[in-house]
Amino acid sequence: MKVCGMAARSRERCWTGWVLVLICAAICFLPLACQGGHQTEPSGVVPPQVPVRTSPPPPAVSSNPSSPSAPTVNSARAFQYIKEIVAFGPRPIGSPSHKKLEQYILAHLKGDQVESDSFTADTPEGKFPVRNIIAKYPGSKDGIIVIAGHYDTPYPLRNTKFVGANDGGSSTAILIELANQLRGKKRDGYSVWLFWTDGEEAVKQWSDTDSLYGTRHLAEKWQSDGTLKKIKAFVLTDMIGDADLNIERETNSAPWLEDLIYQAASHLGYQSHFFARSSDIGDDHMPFVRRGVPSADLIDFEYGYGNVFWHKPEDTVDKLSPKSLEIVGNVLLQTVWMLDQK
Ligand code: 1BN
Ligand code: ZN
Repeated sequence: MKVCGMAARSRERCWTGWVLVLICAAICFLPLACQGGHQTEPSGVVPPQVPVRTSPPPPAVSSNPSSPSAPTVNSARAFQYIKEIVAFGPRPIGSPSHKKLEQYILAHLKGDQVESDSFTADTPEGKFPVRNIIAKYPGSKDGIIVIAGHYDTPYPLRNTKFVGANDGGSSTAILIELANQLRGKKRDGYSVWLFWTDGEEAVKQWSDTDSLYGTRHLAEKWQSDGTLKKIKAFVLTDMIGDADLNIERETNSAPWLEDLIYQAASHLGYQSHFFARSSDIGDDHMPFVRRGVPSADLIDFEYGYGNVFWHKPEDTVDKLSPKSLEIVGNVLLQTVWMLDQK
């Protein structure tokens, strides 16, 4: 080559240049080649067996650079919300800290169209006030997309150190951040309603009658006032902050909606965090599933190996990651955007 056909010294410099180029290329392309796999385990730790995928993943949608894309969340801000929420301590229904959290959520929704669905729940431990909070972001299309998540913590854990950073905290925080993204923007699509559910947790022991107090009440109300048939999709978030994020394919959920969520995740390159495992989880989406509303539950129910941190004082902020909030928040916004195009 002409540039290399010079004195020995310059030839030497030229070879050194090529070696440097090759090293740079290896550094740049190796991580790309490795992308898409699961997070690596610390050395010496035997990884848990990856469950067999029960259904083939749907094809990823191709991106169209000329079409507008969905907005993205500020995950650092959402993470900060979790820190502020856990600072209230345990937040069971009827407690002063629960009341403080209600006010905290409402303060973040100032100026938005907000409604409360307040009622008294009859529970095995007596009567308790329950307050569902709904923030509405109107769209031009006829129909509603509901994104929900609970904000209460379990009553039986009221006198423990349980602060529910992931269970209760992460869902509350991501909805507040979604409100930030939806606020003040003209929605060229379905109306989006953010729904902070209350009384999700059992007051004594989980059963059909001792759980899901808020969603059972609102699903019934929305059935009688005709709202239910306008709901195009109901997407629940629960325990979505785990740093080792693995969202279940929840088997009571509508397969077409989960497929769409998987497509949204694939579009954003987050598919390795979705649907490697399948489980049946009777969560806050069930009152809507039972009434025929297309619903999906985005839950990571492997919080620590064997779910050991679930409903334990170890459910603290240090187990969570802003990246997980970014993944779930952006997938939710992308799913809304894709539903709008349907
Ligand atoms: C999720 C977080 N759930 C309660 N806190 C719902 C649930 C209840 C999931 C029982 C599995 C079993
Ligand atoms: Zn719980």
